[in-house]
Amino acid sequence: PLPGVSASGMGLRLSQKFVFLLFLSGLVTLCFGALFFLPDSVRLKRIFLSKTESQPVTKDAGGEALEDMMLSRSKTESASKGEKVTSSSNQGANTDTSFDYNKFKKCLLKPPLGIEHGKPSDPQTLQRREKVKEMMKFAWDNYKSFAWGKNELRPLTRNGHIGNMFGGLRGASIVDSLDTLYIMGLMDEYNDAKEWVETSLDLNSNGEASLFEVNIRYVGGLLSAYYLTGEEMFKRKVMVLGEKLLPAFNTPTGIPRGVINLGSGTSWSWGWASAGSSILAEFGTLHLEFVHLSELSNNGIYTEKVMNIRKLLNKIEKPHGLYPNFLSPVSGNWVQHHVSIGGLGDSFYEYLIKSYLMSDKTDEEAKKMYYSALEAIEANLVQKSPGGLTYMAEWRGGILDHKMGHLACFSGGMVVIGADDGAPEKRQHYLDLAAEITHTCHESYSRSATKLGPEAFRFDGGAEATATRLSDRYYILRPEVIESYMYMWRLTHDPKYREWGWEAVEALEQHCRVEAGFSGIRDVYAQTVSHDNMQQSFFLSETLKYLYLLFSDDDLLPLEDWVFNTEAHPLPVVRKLRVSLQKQVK
Ligand code: DMJ
Repeated sequence: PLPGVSASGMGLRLSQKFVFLLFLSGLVTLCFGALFFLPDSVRLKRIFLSKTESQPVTKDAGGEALEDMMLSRSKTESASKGEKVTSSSNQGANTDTSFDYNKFKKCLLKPPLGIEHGKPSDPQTLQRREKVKEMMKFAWDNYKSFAWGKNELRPLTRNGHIGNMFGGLRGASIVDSLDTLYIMGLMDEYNDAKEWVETSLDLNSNGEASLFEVNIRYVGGLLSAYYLTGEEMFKRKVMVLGEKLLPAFNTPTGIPRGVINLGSGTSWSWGWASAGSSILAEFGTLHLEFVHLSELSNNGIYTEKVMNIRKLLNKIEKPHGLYPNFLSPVSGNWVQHHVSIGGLGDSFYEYLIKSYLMSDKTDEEAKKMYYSALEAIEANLVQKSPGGLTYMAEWRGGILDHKMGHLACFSGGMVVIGADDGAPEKRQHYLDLAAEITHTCHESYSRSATKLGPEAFRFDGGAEATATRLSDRYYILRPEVIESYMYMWRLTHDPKYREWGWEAVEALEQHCRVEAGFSGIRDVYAQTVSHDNMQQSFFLSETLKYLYLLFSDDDLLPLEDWVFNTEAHPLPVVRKLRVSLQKQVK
């Protein structure tokens, strides 16, 4: 015993000591419990809880894939230095940034930009490609002059637009353009864009963002820029941003909500989505980018999040094998039985086949889900019009709505890139289906006065691939039809796709080009167009990129090595076997 202290300790009775200890442990439990209620951005919470929040990567298809992917990482390279972005989150989900870029480059089958940047030998095609490059430069220069640092250009009023989709992030047109400028060889413009990202892309914004839009445009844009150029700055930026998206997955099912506050990490569902549901095309369009975030960070948490979504979707009962557009992130049940290959559903299907292709054709689960979904789509949604046009209708609880959105026109491209890997006896069928859908979408263009397609076209009440409602007649520089031309060209080399692409170039030049950029139009059927004063960032990232690729040789971003995300940002195929073989050889 210490001098002056009684045998019962500090002069207290045993019962008093017990009460004191009880009180103390209660206090500690209370303080620790309170950490859970702090916003995710609070550093204290990250320090205490970041380890416990992430679960081990399960050893299912995704787990295996993840382990294999990690083979391409070098543990020897030192961690990145000199990051200008000040974010406490670097220590959270992103534990290791020693991705070996040189090793990655060696795993590509072909040089990303081809032998001569995909320069076509045919003079007319080259001339057309030059025209598209000029359009990109024109769109970019005007954005730079009038809207630099804002999200989009308003070409009529010559100012910038910020909007509320990106949670206070700026420069959407810059991030969306990086890879397009780079592959077109517009190097001064690319360098300006890169410098802006390095010095001015502030990721510490505190606004409400669409998880989907930030993912496809910013995460996708930065990932592509990194993989194409090897600039470490892009990787550091994307890692910081990727981590800010993680709290959106903190729901009872792990299905993320649509909106996230990038500062506090709180998330919620879109007010317009019924019963607080999440949207299939939003939570189903994260897979490609999140797998690459895991790849670059050596942290499985991103893959784990998207594999969890996959697992739920795979298990849940599907009406007629179809995936409805709305799902509750709380119960994990479908909220409404609306099915669409256009808006609200579209890129979920796209990401299934692309996940398979991006996994070097090892992600069997994605493959199975894709072909079963396609079978259900064919059985329930694919229709032939009286005039012989194949289209994909929408499905409302068993009743068909004979309408096809412009957004659904990406599906020609989707079906053709998956044609080879389905059942061998179905290969020709898929090629035909892809060609028929692309033909229908071309018809929606050629049946308008401007030769540009409406937002949605119908096949009822005597209509054939034309919009019947005033509200469906607009064209906002969307890429989907041209995207399908590009894939159809790459996989069939039928010259009509290049012709159709050229028709689109001429129409864009005639009707959408204004003095200070490109603008959408309000009515594709009107002889005299009315402009909507918006140069969408996807015009630079997708529409012009797909046109440029359409008039390039196939060795510019070869499809054996690259998969385009839904915003046309190329992401490399993750090669496992090659890497592990290389390792064994060493
Ligand atoms: C783009 O942002 C993406 O293609 C997305 O998947 C759908 N909508 C636009 C372009 O239309």
